[in-house]
Amino acid sequence: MTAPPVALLPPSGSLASRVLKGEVRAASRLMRHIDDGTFDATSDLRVLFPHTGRARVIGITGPPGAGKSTLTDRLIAHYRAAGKTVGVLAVDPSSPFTGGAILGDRIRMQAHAMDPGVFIRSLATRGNLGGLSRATADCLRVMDAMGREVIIVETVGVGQDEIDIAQLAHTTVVVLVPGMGDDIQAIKAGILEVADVFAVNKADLDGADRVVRELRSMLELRRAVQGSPPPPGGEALRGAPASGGAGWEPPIVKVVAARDDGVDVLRAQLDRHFQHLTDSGELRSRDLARATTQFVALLRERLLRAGLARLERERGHLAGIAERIAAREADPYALADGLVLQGVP
Ligand SMILES: Nc1nc2c(ncn2[C@@H]2O[C@H](COP(=O)(O)OP(=O)(O)O)[C@@H](O)[C@H]2O)c(=O)[nH]1
Ligand SMILES: [Mg+2]
Repeated sequence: MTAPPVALLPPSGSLASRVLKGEVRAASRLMRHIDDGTFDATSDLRVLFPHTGRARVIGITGPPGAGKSTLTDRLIAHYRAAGKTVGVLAVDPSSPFTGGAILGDRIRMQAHAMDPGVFIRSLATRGNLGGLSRATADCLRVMDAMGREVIIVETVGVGQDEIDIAQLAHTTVVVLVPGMGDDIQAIKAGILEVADVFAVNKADLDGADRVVRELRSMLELRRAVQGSPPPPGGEALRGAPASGGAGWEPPIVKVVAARDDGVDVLRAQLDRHFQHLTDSGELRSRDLARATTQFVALLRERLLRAGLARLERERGHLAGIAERIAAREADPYALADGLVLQGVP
């Protein structure tokens, strides 16, 4: 194969070299290119790649309106107070008109707007082949290469998105709120898979304790099914190993993000989880899992793109070929194998 990516020198004036100097404007532009998918950012990403892998990534997911942005805003303040530089990626695929820039978020996070230690960007990820995860992963790398120490990724998730974010983040926080009723049941499979920490937000409203109880019993049920030994007693509510890995039981933290109540406790749990990942070796196995997933996704995208380009060149438009396949005039197996087995140029 070719030389390691570290051998690449940034062309002077390229977006990547400016990102490496910490230039916010260059990072914004590169991320916009990545988000729009209209510009091939590969050469910049290749330059940045060797400089990534240093940031600590926290995913915050949960249903719309749960208070994820409010909580993110609070966490920014806590990490800033601890002297950390912070990047925030707010991912909202449902917001195509604003380019994913959510007005409320902008206003809310304005308090941090003048702080050079805080870099906030929204993504719409109308994205092409890779969709949400690819664009988000690439934008994350931009922030990482810029030297942001803590990166918070906020995603609206009630399903697959949560799983995507768990792939990207070291620690995934699932935010729930009172009054969700049966919703918890509906989304429990997903959230139990991904949650390293549960935040029950809006604990100022009735029903927060009920959410905590439901979560607790879901975790207990899972533990019973998995036959793990009962947890030691104590304040923290514990469950069986989740995505946090063996030996980690996702704590449930009640917060009132709007008033900054409990956010310090949440932050302590996030730090505790990161420490657990480090101590247990899970950090490395997650890195490997992430590298595998992301490389395979990249390969799939590249192969597909190359295959379709070749198909177009050699056999004509996909639409025409599809018509012939549908009419049973063309053999899809032979076509696909022909494109792949003869090697993709
Ligand atoms: N009562 C109450 N409302 C909150 C709390 N945190 C956020 N909210 C409100 O919930 C609404 C949605 O918050 P937002 O952060 O935009 O939620 P997101 O969609 O999950 O990002 C806003 O009106 C917030 O002011 C809280 O702790 N208690
Ligand atoms: Mg939000």
